[in-house]
Amino acid sequence: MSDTIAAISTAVGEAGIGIVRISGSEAFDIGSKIFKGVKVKSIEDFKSRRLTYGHIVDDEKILDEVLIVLMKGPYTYTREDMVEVYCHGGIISVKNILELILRKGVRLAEPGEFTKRAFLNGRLDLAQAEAVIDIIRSKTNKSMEVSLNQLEGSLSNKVKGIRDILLTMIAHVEVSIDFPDEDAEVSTLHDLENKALEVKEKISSLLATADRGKILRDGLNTIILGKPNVGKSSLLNAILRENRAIVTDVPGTTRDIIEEYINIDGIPLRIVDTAGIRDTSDIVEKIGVDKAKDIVNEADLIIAIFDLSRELTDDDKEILELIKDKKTIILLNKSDLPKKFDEDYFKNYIKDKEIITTSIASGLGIEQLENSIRNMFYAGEVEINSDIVVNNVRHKNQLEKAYNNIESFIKDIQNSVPIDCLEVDLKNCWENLGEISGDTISEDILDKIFSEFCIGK
Ligand SMILES: Nc1nc2c(ncn2[C@@H]2O[C@H](COP(=O)(O)OP(=O)(O)OP(=O)(O)O)[C@@H](O)[C@H]2O)c(=O)[nH]1
Ligand SMILES: [Mg+2]
Repeated sequence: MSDTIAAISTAVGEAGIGIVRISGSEAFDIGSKIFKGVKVKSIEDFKSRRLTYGHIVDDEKILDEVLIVLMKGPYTYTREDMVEVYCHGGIISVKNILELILRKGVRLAEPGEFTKRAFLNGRLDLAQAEAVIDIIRSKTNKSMEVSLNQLEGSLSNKVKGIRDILLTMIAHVEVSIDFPDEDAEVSTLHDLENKALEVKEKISSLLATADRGKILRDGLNTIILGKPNVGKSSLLNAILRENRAIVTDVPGTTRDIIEEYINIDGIPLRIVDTAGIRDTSDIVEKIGVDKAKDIVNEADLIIAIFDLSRELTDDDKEILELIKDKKTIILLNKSDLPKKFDEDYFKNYIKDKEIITTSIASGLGIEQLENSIRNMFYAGEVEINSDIVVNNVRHKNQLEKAYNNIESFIKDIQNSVPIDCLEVDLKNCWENLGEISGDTISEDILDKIFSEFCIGK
């Protein structure tokens, strides 16, 4: 990882400025080859971290009028020497400048490679590095806040605190093994058990934030389901407050999946409108119906709509079957029309789901639906105002492993397992947590993590 890399760091598209970034030992050299200053003539006259005005030139040809900054390592993002060129935005300027840099022998950076270098050079730990991409992808202010805290080291510090306790515990176990003393052992075991309970409690309070954290990061995956013509697309439009999906009185109007993002009080909702579920011989519609059934399993929440103005059909029964074990809010829609089935009977029949009577066309019940989603999300949360929210599935998995190991340690103590057999669980727990901060981590996991980044970060 010692070669010099470059990439466009801003989104390519119409914009005021674009930034091309270079990092590595040859960055300054390359910078001096492509830049011609108006006042500052030679690279020796550049001041670190000061913007200098001039042109990017390919031999004598001016590519763009720019500001350039040289930043001397190690006080940079990657801890290496870095150059940033601020040129005009758009597609052509950034692309030409990058190509010129690459022609000088610099390698195009891989996705996330700048941040990977920041991690490998010790500027960030792994959880902090992962927070960088989460910040870029934040969908709401709340998810931004959580990721920013993680970048500042909130999760890392907490995990480090738990690992420190584990390390003292491991040391105590080792002393007891090396210098056996029966009297001392009793109090050591008692101490160890108390510390282990403390560790367990700390891990479990982090885990308690994970479900909400995942939703903050990825959005609450919400799927609208129902037979044709019940008002699914009308609901999507009502929640979005715009005419996104086509609504007609022809059953089978929506044939593909329509996906949108909205934000209810900081809760990001990925909301998906689907083709009405029915047995159909139309091949296009059938593909849509199959798609709708397929995505049911990925949903965090299903909004199932039934039409009060028509009799319940086999299609409705199929939908009830599909949502049986899923978190669902049921809407009984078109309540403005004469009713064709008994609402109370339905409510009696389906006891474990929340049911809201709506008239989507006139906006009735939409607010109640939004309140239900809000309550569902915030209900039962242990630490709603906690700054530390575990929003990453990888971190959650590591915490779960650590939890299982510490629990098995506690059981062993309670079952009077000999002290020399106790160490393994503690060490495993310590390593599980180390993978969150990246203290113990394999090369392929690292590659996988950084490959999910965008180029230029
Ligand atoms: N009276 C009444 N009509 C409604 C209500 N909600 C939706 N509609 C009408 O029902 C018809 C179907 O609405 P859509 O939103 O297209 O239904 P859909 O479930 O998306 O239908 P498909 O895409 O065909 O599966 C339209 O004519 C809507 O205006 C309601 O609450 N009351
Ligand atoms: Mg529709």
